[in-house]
Amino acid sequence: MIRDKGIILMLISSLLAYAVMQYIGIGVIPLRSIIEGEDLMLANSMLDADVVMDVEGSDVYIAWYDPVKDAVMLKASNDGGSTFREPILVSSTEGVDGVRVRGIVAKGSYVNLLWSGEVDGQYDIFLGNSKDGALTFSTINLSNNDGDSEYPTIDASGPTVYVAWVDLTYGNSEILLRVSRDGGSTFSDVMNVSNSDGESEAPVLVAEGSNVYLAWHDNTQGVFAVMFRAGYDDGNTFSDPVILSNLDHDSGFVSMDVEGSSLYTVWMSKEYASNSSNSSDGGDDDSSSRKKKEEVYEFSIYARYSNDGGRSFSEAVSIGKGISPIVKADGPLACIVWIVEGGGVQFASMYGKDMRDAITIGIDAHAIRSVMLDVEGNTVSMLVVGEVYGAKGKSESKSKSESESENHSSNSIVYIGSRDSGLTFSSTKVVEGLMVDDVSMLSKGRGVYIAWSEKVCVEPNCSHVKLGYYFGKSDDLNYRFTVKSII
Ligand SMILES: [Ca+2]
Ligand SMILES: [Ca+2]
Repeated sequence: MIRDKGIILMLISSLLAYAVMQYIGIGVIPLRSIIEGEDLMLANSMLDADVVMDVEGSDVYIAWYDPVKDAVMLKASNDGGSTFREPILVSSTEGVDGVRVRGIVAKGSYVNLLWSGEVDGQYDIFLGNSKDGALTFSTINLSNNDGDSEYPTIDASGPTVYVAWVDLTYGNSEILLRVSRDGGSTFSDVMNVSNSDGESEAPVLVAEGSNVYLAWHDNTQGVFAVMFRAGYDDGNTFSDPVILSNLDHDSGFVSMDVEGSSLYTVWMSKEYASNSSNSSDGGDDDSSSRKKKEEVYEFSIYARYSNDGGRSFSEAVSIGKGISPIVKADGPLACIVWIVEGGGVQFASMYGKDMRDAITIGIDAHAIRSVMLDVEGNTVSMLVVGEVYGAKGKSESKSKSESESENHSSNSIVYIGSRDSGLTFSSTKVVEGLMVDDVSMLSKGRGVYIAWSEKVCVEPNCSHVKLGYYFGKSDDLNYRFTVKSII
């Protein structure tokens, strides 16, 4: 089992725990509530049927963990998603528990698919590698060690593939990296990127050209700090670690993106309120007022960028309050979105060196589960998964009791798009939804692609469900999506 982790528990103990869990991926270990002999599950099973997607030219790859087949599955399209080939069994996961599909990267005919799972009482990182455009796959255990190995992240530049993850083999958690220079067939020895006495968690990596950038959080300094290293030679050597965050407070869950020599980082910091106004109360003794002060905190979003490939960074700028920030960049445009307490999302952007003010995007929802972001040219795409009022769903029967609908953990997908670099946004569009499980979104060329899994009722009272897998695409200025079932 995964050990307790200091900052993860600290951060999720308070607000929007579920959203943070979704973001950092610790989520819920899948429950196999499968009815004997049938492909059915209980409607309230907390199953996460992860869905990942990548688009390379006119090829679309969608992969997921199928708890019924007990396998990692993939579907591919060679015509931009108009038609899909028969599903491919990437790897059986028999004997592997708690499988989470974590990422997919397609470059040319190389397709690399990443998942994690528990084998013999500990977790490892697995890579499914295809050299023929996802016709055939071979599977490698990338970590293959005794400690828990989890939360992997993947990126590739040409045939160079990078995989980093958190590993507990060395007594404290470390960020480990392996690099392939042949499209994912063979990998270098493990490199310990963090190599610190403290806990090292939540790695992200982005690759471009022969450069690769790694960031994570680490509490070796006594507080959790955002750490950064850059490599400029296909991952052979790395710059010394740099602390990006302010050491006055815990910071972490960094997001990062690169465009040319411009590198953007964004993270959340836990800040205590300076409640000096309360000190006028005569009776406070020191310990109780200190305790009160420590209980009052909020999360702030910080950003730093580099114009020289991570060799130097701007000052850290506080851009708003909230959690789970994501940054994406394309051309001169960099966009940041995060979740605000109370249910909305906020958006900030940078065009060239012009930092724009954050704007709040109202969403008629009371529980945002996750937010996705992608940027392509002047198109900004956001996807919000949550309980959205007025969402199109299958719950037309009003007789359904409140408790029943809660059991179904109703979630819908809302697309919010801009075609003017984030200056104005479309009205909220509901793509689909009643019991959406996991979602992936990409913006490539003129197309916006969405893939997701959803529980589908098989009886009028919806006590049992099947998992459905869906694909939606829009290349329409009016944000209309064509949706189809892909299984
Ligand atoms: Ca392991
Ligand atoms: Ca460490």
